[in-house]
Amino acid sequence: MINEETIFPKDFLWGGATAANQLEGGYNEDGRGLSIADALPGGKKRFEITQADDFDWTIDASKYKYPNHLGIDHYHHYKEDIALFAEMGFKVYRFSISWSRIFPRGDEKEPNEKGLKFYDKVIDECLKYNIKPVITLSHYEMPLVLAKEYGGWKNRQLISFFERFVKVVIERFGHKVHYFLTFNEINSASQHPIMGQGLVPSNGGNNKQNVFQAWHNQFVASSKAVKIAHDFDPSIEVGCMILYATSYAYNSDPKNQLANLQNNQDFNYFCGDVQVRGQYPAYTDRLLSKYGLTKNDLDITAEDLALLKTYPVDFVSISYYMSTAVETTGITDQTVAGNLMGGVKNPFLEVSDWDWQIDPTGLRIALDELYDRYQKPIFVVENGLGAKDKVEANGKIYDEYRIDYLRSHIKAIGEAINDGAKVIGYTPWGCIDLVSASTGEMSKRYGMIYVDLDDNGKGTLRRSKKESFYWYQRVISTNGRYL
Ligand code: BGP
Repeated sequence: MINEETIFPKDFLWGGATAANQLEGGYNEDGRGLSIADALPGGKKRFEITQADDFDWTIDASKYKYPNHLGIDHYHHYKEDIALFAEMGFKVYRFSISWSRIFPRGDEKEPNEKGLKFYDKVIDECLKYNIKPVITLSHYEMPLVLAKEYGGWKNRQLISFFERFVKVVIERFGHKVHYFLTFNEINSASQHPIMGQGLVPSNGGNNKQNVFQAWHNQFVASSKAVKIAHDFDPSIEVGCMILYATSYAYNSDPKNQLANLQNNQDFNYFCGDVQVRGQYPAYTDRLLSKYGLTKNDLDITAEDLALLKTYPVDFVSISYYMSTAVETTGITDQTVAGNLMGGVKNPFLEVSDWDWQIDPTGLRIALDELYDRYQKPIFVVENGLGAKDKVEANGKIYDEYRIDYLRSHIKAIGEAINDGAKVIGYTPWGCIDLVSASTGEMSKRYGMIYVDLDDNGKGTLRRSKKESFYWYQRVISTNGRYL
């Protein structure tokens, strides 16, 4: 149907999003070092391991499967994949650079030229089709050595290693790339500090003090990235990336309303408040005190605070998949799963096959609130429905459920734009099927492009277009009027 009411700006950035560790494969090719993501097994063990004391640094393939090692073999299929993105009409393509491809250990002085060459090729391939690259500098991985030998982001030394990495990336690609994101879903460390912060229980712990220290170091590193980018070219824009789960009070009980306010501050806003406003928010002491901590427990220097103030991010990017509800008075015990964090079941919402609550209105609320709060452009860099797809006898994949999900969320973005929020783009997650971050498996698919590969790593790797491919192509060509 044609939606005449939704008017997206002419230069709206339609596209799709992926991450190196979930699609590239080629995990040990051309001098790439291992990353923390390579050490995470597939299947149920994946998230248990983040809590347990048995993290396997040796990467023992006889013990676990490591689906990231193959990904969807984008390392050897990038031309074909980008050609398909171009056919859909992408204006932008969000992908991440694997830090350990550029600095295999993370602490070297000189980068790995072969790793840089791979991204030269990916970027040039995008530009060939007029697709603007949007680069995530760190998407749920860091060189494994930095987690194992340095203890992850709780160690201040990582700031200078990251700085060196960012400098190399900006100097190499800054004349071709306009948008960079610093740390993917930086706030997700409150639930799973292993992927983004490299904090492992068997290596000094993932306790809250370490998580807050790691965040602080990442905030400083984010400001340094902004400085490096702006020194190179003041027009480059650097954004933060927040996992945003719109949060509702379960009912009008003031206790639940207050708990919801605090949940919003602690989960949805804390990291963004520092990265966008350039200072720790007023509620920081209350948040720290939940874990018996004060600012004195953290290593925060006056120089750090000055840097945060001087180099906030230029725009805000979010992932949005679902909303959550907060209930503290014990009137319901029904819960749902979620994008790294679940919550109380909201009786007004349907859930996905993975029990994530589907809530397009929550996206409109998120965008309205974020724009009110920060007054900076907002980029929705992840959104989508993880589902099991069926390939019919005729080879086609009729994924109307995905189209329904995307349609309702795009509509919500249009409504938020009409509300006055400045939303600059939309890159649905896993525009091509890839390895799931939470399950480490292939069968949870988000793509508009199907990849023939199963959870056991078997398949031809053949790419085929789903029904949603043709639908999204039309959405883009009509600038969101056809939904
Ligand atoms: C986000 C991550 C992505 C991605 C997505 C979907 O949290 O940034 O890396 O995978 O969620 O999650 P999943 O793959 O677990 O379904």
